[in-house]
Amino acid sequence: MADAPTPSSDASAPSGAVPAGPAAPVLDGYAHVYSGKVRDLYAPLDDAGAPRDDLLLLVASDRISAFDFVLDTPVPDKGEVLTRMSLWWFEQLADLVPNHVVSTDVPDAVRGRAVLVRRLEMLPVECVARAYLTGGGLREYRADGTVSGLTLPEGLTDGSRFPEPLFTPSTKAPEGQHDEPMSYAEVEAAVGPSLAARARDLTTRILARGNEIAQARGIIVADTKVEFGVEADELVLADEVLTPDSSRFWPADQWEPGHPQPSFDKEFVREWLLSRASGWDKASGEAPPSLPDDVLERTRAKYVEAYERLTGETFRPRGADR
Ligand code: PZK
Repeated sequence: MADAPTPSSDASAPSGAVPAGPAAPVLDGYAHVYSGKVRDLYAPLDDAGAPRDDLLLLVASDRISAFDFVLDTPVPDKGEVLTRMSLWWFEQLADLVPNHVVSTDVPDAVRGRAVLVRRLEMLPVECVARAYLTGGGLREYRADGTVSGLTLPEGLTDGSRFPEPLFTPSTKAPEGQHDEPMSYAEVEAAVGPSLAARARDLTTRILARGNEIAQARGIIVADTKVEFGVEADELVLADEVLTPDSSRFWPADQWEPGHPQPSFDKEFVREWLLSRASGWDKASGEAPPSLPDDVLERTRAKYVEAYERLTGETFRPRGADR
């Protein structure tokens, strides 16, 4: 679920940590700081040409990942759709939690898909909430009847809804490695009991609010990962929020517990990659092939559909090159 950052120039980084696919753009007036799988982070330069320590530029690319690979075919407009979806969610959540957004006035090359944000001290925890049982939560439940250490009733299955969202935090693993579950006691030890309790409360409320809004519009948000910064001892919502890259989106009309649910956004990508048509063997360890145009176009349409359903607004690209 997470996109841990990768240093922009680290000769010692394992080659697997270097994202495949289209590279981060060079931006005049900014220093490249990090690249995650599908996003890039920059620091604006001050008048002396030094990186500022109070601001960051968060750029969402059109890159898409599947089965832990970054595909070499970008999905047109994905970065802009997800950026605008996050900005819309920040507004919907503004009465619950302050956020890091400063401005959307950004360089032309990334207009529409970049946000200038306050640079914060980040909590060293991936704050995950789950409203439905699937993925890593389902694996833990099948092994010992718990999710994040909480004992749950018997008889739950893939896709079961919880009475209320559970806080299931994890470690921030380096790029290319998977986050490990953390116990709540470990979160308390890492950030102190007060910030831990506030992070748990906010993370579960963000997902509950997200589903109140999304389910009325045909989308289930099964689970989500949020990141908090700390400013004047208060939690500030950072990063992206309630996007299909940070959350599992499911089509509500197809929800049926008992089997894996189709992904709202990546269903066509996964289906094609696993089909004979792709010629790719997931077990081979090889990078997947480029996606055909019709799969790309149908996937772009799913991101736009999610944005339009949620916000009630028609997506019109405002970005670069238009
Ligand atoms: C921060 N990331 C994840 C995002 C990447 C990596 N407001 C902030 N202050 C300090 N640090 C971060 C943020 C935010 N948001 C976010 N890593 C650090 C990330 C985008 C691209 F490569």
